[in-house]
Amino acid sequence: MPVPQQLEPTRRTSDTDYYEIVQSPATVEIIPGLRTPIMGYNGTFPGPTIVQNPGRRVVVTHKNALSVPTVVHLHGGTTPDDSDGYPTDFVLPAQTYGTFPTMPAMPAMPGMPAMSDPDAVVTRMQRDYTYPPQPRAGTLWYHDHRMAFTGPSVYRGLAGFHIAHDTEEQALPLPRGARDVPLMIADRAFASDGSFMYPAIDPTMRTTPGVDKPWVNGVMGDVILVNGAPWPVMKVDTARYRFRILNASNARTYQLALQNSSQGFTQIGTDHGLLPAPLHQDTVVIAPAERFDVVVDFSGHKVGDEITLVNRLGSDSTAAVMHFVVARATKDSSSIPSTLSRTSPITPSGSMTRRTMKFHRGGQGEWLINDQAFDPSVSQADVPAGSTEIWTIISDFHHPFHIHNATVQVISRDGKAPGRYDQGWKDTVFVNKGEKVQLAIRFSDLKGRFVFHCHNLEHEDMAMMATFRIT
Ligand SMILES: [Cu+2]
Repeated sequence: MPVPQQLEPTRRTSDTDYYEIVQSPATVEIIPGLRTPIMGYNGTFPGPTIVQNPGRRVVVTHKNALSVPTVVHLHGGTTPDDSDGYPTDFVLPAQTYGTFPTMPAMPAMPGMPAMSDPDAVVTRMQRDYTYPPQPRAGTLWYHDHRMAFTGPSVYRGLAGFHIAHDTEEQALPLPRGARDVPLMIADRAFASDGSFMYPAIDPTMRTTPGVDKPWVNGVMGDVILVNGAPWPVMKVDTARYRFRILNASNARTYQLALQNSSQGFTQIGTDHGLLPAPLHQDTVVIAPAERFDVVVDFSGHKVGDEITLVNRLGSDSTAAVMHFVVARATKDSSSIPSTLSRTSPITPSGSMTRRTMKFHRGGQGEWLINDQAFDPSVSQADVPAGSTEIWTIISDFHHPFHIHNATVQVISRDGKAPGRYDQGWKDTVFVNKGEKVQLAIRFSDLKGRFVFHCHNLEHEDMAMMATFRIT
């Protein structure tokens, strides 16, 4: 099983690490014997991993060597608005691009006319993205966020890990080094020539957004990739491993379980870092863009044992994810402390602003929030910097709700206590069909224009996104 390479800074100053990434076309071997054209950060899929150490600012210079505009979003990041990857803040390619002489025109789609965004900050060929020191350790990830074309851009490879550490986490005796492994799970479909089969209406990704009709609820593939490899095998020692599981799929939700293991998972963290205390999970249900930080203990196994990570929501080829083969007996000095992280649960109070956000289908097949298609000029919520609000998400379909530049605690589901996958600080919360999920959202103190949206990428591309402003 491949593990994405950690990117080395191009230079370091007293408080900042500088990185450079070229977004470029490449051809890689994913299915043995076949060649798959990708769009990759540094030509790889997943992209290289960026590690952000405590107190360090990170600046990533992204160069666009592709033939289409790109936008980079650090998912889960506390980020100033000019580096957050607002969906019209394009990095234009070198070549003249369609109808984008100076101002980006957003293409028309069902339920949404073509429009311009006069507030977009567009650059050509490159852009510096600045990430201040992150408030908590966490498994963040960076991915493309281009207006109306995020689905095909991520599908073709524009996604990578960004791991933030903090001193609280670093002091713990958790598995580390080669036993702290990020797992990016993503499903893909392949054509017989090895190319990705994304059912785009416009495969050039230049003019017409959207997917063929059978896929409007979300694009799913029949091959499960982990770190870019199909159903990989990982050799492990008889020891504890920390797996930072990211669901980078466009639309597929997984119920992960370990076959031939009586252990299950010890969940230690979620989107925004460690839980207050470890939590045993027999299975983990993970929606698109969510992260689960788990420890799996192989010490009870013998050399030669094989443990399969399965997907109980899958069938046939999507029922297996990857395999672990116990290859070496070893001693293990790691442990899982009973207290992991100090967090303060939010208690909703009468003084907190309350809002309701209804995620639903429109009459022309578009996806809407509170009856509105995405419009950069309309803010659906102006929130004071650093404030906490109570939002109720209502849904007509299953939608993973995601909000930028904020951290979220689940308060209730349908008036009942949060579910077993809702613990800790999150940025992506799965909302089931017909469900009413109440969230406490603590906004960053970095002011500006941001978005919240559905993280089913085909819904997001079809306008299920809204602007909010931190004021
Ligand atoms: Cu959705």
